[in-house]
Amino acid sequence: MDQQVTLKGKRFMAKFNFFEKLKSGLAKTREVLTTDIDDLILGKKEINQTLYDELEELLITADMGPQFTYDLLDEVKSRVSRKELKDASQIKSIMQKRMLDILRSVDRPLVIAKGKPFVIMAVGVNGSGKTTTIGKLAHQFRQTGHDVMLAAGDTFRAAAIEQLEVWGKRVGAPVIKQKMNADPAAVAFDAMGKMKAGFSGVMIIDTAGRLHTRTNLMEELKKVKRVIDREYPGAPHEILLVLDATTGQNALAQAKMFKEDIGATGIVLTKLDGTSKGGVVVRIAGELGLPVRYIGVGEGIDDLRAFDSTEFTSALLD
Ligand SMILES: Nc1nc2c(ncn2[C@@H]2O[C@H](COP(=O)(O)OP(=O)(O)O)[C@@H](O)[C@H]2O)c(=O)[nH]1
Ligand SMILES: [Mg+2]
Repeated sequence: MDQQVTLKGKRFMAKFNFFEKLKSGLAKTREVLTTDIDDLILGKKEINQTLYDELEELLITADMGPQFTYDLLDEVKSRVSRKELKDASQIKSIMQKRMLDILRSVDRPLVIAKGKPFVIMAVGVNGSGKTTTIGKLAHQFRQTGHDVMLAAGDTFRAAAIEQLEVWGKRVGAPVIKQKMNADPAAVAFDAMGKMKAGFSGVMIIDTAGRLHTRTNLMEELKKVKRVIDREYPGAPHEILLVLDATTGQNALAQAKMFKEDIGATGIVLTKLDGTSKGGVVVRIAGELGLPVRYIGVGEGIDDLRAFDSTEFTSALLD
């Protein structure tokens, strides 16, 4: 009995700590959406234009985007005029509900059956966090009992191959590679060779993201995708677009590009720990409708979270 209580208590604490860590990871956005908005509205009797203006500014600061900001203010104003809303503190719950409505629609976690082959191609611009995310993901998959292999498709820099190898060693996943400057499609070809030979785990393919040759980059990625599909029909099963949240609206522009050109099927939003622009998740969700699979809240191996709309909204606003 006592033991059971302790076990339950431990589980509760683990869950609690997990949530608290997410909250602290999101602290910078939280500061705008909770601390600043609370300062603005709590105890305020009068809802007036000044309050609307200041609220608008805070929502824009958090990169919630013009649409969300406009719609929210519109709802608040019409409720005020219908005399349904008297106390400014109610604004927060209207905002929470709206956020949750949007985020729920993109809350579709990546589910991978154990023992089944699954190919993930990671794409995104340089420095967005692809390789790091691949390492963290590989770790999660390994921990949940999947076999994992990595493929070093960013052949542009030797350091990129080495970086993936370091992660591979760390998490216990073999790395398929060729020399620097090799054709990334050739690396993908080798990776699909492993699949054809019967590898029944998760294969994650890293790619380059240098931007100064945007057309070339897109063409190169298309070619990698083509080779994957040709060699192992049906793959890649997921094209994971890795976006740096600190770039705010820029992340949105990139997302549009990768969705249209490459057919990205899911998003990882990284570096949410380093930005007050975490509202960009809402914006990307509203404007793109691509599933948000994971969020990155730090550089550590455990700092990648499966995206959960309820947990996320609560970590930002409660
Ligand atoms: N703070 C923070 N840093 C991150 C996160 N994800 C990646 N990074 C860092 O971003 C930098 C670029 O990451 P990298 O994986 O090399 O990007 P890539 O060029 O897209 O492969 C590295 O210093 C990472 O440690 C994150 O969620 N939070
Ligand atoms: Mg990389």
